[in-house]
Amino acid sequence: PRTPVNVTVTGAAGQIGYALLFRIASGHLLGPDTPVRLRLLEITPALGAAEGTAMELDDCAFPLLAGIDISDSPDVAFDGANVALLVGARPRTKGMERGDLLEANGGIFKPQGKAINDHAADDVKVLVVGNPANTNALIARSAAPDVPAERFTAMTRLDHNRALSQLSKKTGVPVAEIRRLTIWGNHSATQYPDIFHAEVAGKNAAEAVADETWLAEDFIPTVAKRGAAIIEARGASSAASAANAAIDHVHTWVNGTPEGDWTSMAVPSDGSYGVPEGLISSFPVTTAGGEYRIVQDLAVNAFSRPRIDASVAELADEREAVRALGLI
Ligand code: NAX
Repeated sequence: PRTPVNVTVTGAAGQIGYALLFRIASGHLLGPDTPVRLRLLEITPALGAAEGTAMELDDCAFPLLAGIDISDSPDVAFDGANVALLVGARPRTKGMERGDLLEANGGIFKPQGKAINDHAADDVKVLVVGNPANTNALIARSAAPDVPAERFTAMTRLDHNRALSQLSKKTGVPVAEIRRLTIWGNHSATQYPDIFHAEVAGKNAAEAVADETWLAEDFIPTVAKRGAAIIEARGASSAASAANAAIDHVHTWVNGTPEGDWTSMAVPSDGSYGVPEGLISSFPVTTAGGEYRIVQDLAVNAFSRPRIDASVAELADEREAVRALGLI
């Protein structure tokens, strides 16, 4: 039998945690041959709820689940972590300014980054889901100087999947026949879902759609504001689809992208496409052998350029703000 992979999940008692843990334990994160040990991190008042979820996980008798540990200490929860899913975050509440939000999350992601630095396994891969995800990942990464920077990523796969679904609806082509979509920039309302390099059933997507008004006034805002639309309809924020995207993100990172396709991940910029180095920004990436590479040399047209730049400018602003707060 293979040695279990340690998967740490923060915010384990939250709604995404509830949708995520059962799929990890049933083998959807790392595959049907890889046993996992779950290490759950929660704040002290939520430990009881995390225990309850752990009881239900026990009751599933998942053959791949090698054990569950629960802690309110980052040093314990990240000990030996091979995969770290940082889901728990401080949401924006009424009257909260952006600076307050960044500061509150700095108080979470800085110590978690340090704990990853000091205790995680050498091969740790980190996915930040908790918002503001890109900048939270930047804070964690800055607190982990001994971990290679490229191991810190943030989630734009939900945006990517939303874009796939919207494009499929518009063209009538099934999602399985859509390739090379890209989400650029920040996981926020400024994100830019780009179909100019995408293919639907082998044809260029922008040419197949041939409707720039739809792109600018329907597709882009629908994808970017989908989270708000879900809250409006469901009375609660996206949970199962967010958990699904987290599974997809890590699964693709570990198992590779299909030949001729790519995915979207927010990763530390190497300066590609004019994105300032070090910003954790979403790019088109291919993955193989457990590593990702930013797709190079795509032509960025006049429609795309200002949209990418606007989202990247927002990320640069957030970086300045957390720098001013001493969080990085
Ligand atoms: P919930 O409020 O249901 O759960 C969050 C959990 O995190 C709570 O149980 C809380 O006790 C825990 N928590 C808070 N601080 C913690 C800490 N320091 N250590 C460990 N656990 C801590 O939120 P949920 O709906 O699960 O969403 C979690 C996060 O995902 C939010 O920040 C949300 O904004 C973000 N999202 C990100 C998405 C993305 O695409 N990147 C999409 C979905 C989601 O909105």
